[in-house]
Amino acid sequence: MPLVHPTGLPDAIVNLDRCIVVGVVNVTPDSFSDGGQFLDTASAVAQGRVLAAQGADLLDVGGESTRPGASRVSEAEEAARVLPVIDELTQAGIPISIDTMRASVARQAVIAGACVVNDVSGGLADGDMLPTVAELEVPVVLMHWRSHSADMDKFTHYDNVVAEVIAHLSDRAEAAMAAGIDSTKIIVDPGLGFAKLPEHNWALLHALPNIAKLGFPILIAASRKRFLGAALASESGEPRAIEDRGAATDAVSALAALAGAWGVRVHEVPGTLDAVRVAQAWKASDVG
Ligand code: PMM
Repeated sequence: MPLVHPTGLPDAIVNLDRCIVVGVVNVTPDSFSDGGQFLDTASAVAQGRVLAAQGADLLDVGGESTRPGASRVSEAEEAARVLPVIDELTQAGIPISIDTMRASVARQAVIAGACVVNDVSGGLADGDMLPTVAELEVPVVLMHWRSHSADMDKFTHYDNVVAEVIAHLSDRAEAAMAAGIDSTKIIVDPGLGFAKLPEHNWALLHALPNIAKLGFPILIAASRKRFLGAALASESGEPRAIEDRGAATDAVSALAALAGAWGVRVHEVPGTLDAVRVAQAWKASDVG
């Protein structure tokens, strides 16, 4: 299947014929794998520049941790964390996605230059989000989400995780279109690690071709997540350390790209960029 980009993205992305690499810049004290490393504007901007120089096609800037158990930050705090970072990175010509569940933060971020809104709640956390994105006319990532992070680990029961996530994403896309968002601007994401046990994450990755039948580009964000640590646990059951999950992340990036993902969201760019390029060479050699 040829790669279809959402509309409204910069040419540098639209001209790519491979899965795009989205680099993560978490301007938070408590994100799952990089919390506290880039909390001040200068270090977040420096990290963004590094990821872009390494070949990230888009940077996802977030000011609120969504790690399991995290509590929310105020709107003012979230905006104060991300806006100066977005300002500087867009001035440097780097395409930015804003990772937020708040319509007001999304609006300010787009005004500051962000070209994508990434809402892990798929518009559920803030009733103003979908109409705001419609008005801003930017692409939006709608992720499968069941509750805020503080208690999401209580919501890990599924009868059929693949069918339920596909139905949920289809509903969220319908809601987005009903709010006025153009169908060509919708990206969906199965939400790996959000109210999901390891087996749910693997089932969703395995089912990527089925999720693709919804007809929307898919973003996959497996980078360093707990299910990778569990898959690589030691013989005594000790999960692989977060900082040693890079190769596993790259492997998922290659496989996801091969299975048709539009983008992969990662903390470390070089290995994943190689991985998606390998996947592209593999795919392109299909001579029927
Ligand atoms: N995961 C995190 C943050 N933002 N956005 C999307 N679209 N999908 C995700 O799975 C996702 C996200 C949490 O991961 P991090 O704290 O390691 O960045």
